Amino acid sequence: MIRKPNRKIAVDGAAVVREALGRIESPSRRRLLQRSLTLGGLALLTGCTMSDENSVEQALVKVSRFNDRVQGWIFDPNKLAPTYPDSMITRPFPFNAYYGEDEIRQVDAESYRLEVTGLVADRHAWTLAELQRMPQTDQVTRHICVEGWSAIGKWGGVRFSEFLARVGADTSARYVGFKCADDYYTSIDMATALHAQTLLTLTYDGQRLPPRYGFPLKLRMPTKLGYKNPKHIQAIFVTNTYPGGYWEDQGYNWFGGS
Ligand SMILES: Nc1nc2c(c(=O)[nH]1)N[C@H]1C(S)=C(S)[C@@H](COP(=O)(O)O)O[C@H]1N2
Ligand SMILES: [Mo]
Repeated sequence: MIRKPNRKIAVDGAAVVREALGRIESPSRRRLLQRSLTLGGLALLTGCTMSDENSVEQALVKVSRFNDRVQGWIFDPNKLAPTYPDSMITRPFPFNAYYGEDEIRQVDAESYRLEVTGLVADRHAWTLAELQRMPQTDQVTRHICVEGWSAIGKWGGVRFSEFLARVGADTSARYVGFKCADDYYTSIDMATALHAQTLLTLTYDGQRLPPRYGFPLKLRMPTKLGYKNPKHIQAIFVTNTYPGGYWEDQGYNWFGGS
């Protein structure tokens, strides 16, 4: 009889990734992941260990489910993410970070300055009052976390495209990077930075952004997954050098959206 090799070794990474890609229904999403999906990335996306056939099968089932739910919400062909009435806001809105609620960062409003560096004409650091004086807008959109939950919330603030215009950003640059007060960091493509629904938010549900949701500043993009939306932003920089991100550097898909 042929003995099965050690189950750990039996997992053929390349084959599993091919299978996972095959289960992704959206061609655009498949193309995105094709460039970057690894066995480790799949493990992170699904929360499965990928150490034996059982966990691999669980991961593949999750990929299928992920598609079913996510596609309708986020990978919308007409490009604008859906918006919702206030009555659909999820209450209470969930908290999430790479640490627990007992470690939520407290940023001091008075001494706070937003650093703006890199390929911008105006590198002055912004106070909150200055940001509040820019035109404000709000929107109710769905936040989708790869950990398997989604929730509808209302964020208000400055259209990021207007902010970038104000600081004289080189919008032909490839990336906008973010550094946060809690050591989180991420970066986005310039096209998404300029998207009409991308907001540099100062409020949540009409109130000053509470610490749990990222006081004093959160970048809110309904076209991208939760981990791409930095809270507690301390510095913004425009660059052509790939800045990566906290989860992205551990295998999450960098684009992370539609
Ligand atoms: N600074 C910072 N931003 C962050 C995170 C974090 O840990 N630190 N977590 C990300 C993830 S994975 C999610 S799902 C959302 C959670 O935002 P919420 O607490 O408003 O639900 O914040 C994102 N932005
Ligand atoms: Mo998340």
